[in-house]
Amino acid sequence: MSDPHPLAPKTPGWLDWCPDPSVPAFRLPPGAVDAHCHVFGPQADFPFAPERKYTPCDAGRQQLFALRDRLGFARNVVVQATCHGADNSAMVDAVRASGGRARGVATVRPDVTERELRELDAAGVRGVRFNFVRRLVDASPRDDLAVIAKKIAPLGWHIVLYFESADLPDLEDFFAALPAPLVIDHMGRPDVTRPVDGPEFRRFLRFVEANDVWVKVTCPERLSVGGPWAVDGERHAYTDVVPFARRVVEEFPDRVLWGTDWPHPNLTGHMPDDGLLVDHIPLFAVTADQQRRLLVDNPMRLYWPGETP
Ligand code: 0GY
Repeated sequence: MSDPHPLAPKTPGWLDWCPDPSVPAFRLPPGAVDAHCHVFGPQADFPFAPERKYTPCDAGRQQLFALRDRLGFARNVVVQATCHGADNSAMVDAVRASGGRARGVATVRPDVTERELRELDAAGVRGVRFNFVRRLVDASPRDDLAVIAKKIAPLGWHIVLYFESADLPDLEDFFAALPAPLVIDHMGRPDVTRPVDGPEFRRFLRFVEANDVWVKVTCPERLSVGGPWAVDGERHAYTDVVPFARRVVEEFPDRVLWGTDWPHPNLTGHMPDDGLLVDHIPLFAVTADQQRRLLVDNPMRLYWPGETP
């Protein structure tokens, strides 16, 4: 008899997460938070959404927690990945299983009920993600997003925004009117071949300043053009991203967050060594004070307010 629910094959060309990341040379400060990571499935337990744009390999919570321990993090923020659509079960399962060491960011539809939101909150969810990246999701009407924002605001949640830098001019007025704190993924995806002092990145920085936005200085592996082999074979990787990340950390030391982005959806060129990503941090958060705020104080304030690291 054929299986009524055969597992979907992985998207061709899609790279799997690094199975044996190096132990970073950079010692994370005690209580460090990986504030942007995902779980995928496992598909047999948590099927992927029919409307997804890619089918990943499995990357379950045990593997995420093993990575957390190997790299030296204390906590995770698990962000709902688009391959799971608005079915938050895999993310919630991971957050619940963490024993308080993970928080979640969900994807919800505008018809989400107050009761469903309260259940997510009780599980450890503290925000929703609005995704505008066209290769990942079909566009959501802004009216729908405004409805969601109004529903989540009373819970004290925030809104994580993922967009391409070229779309910021069109989106910024909508973002500025949202009634909840904003968190931007991956520094708003700057084009790192352009000058850090150029008009595009300046516009992004001024938007952040004007709206008290939080920024994830994440995903050098996605933003880099030079890649991880940039400097004479040295382990100083993704150097073309460093000026952008450094500028954000210098201007907004109390509003920056960092995460691995494990298991790194949608990469076909190269898969980063997660240990090398950790070793990238001191290139742009250069002082111990910047590092402690980025990795401990800021994510604790946003996701575990009142708790000691
Ligand atoms: C990221 C980036 C990407 C994908 C997703 O949820 C997702 O599918 O976030 C991407 O492809 O740029 O933050 O993980």
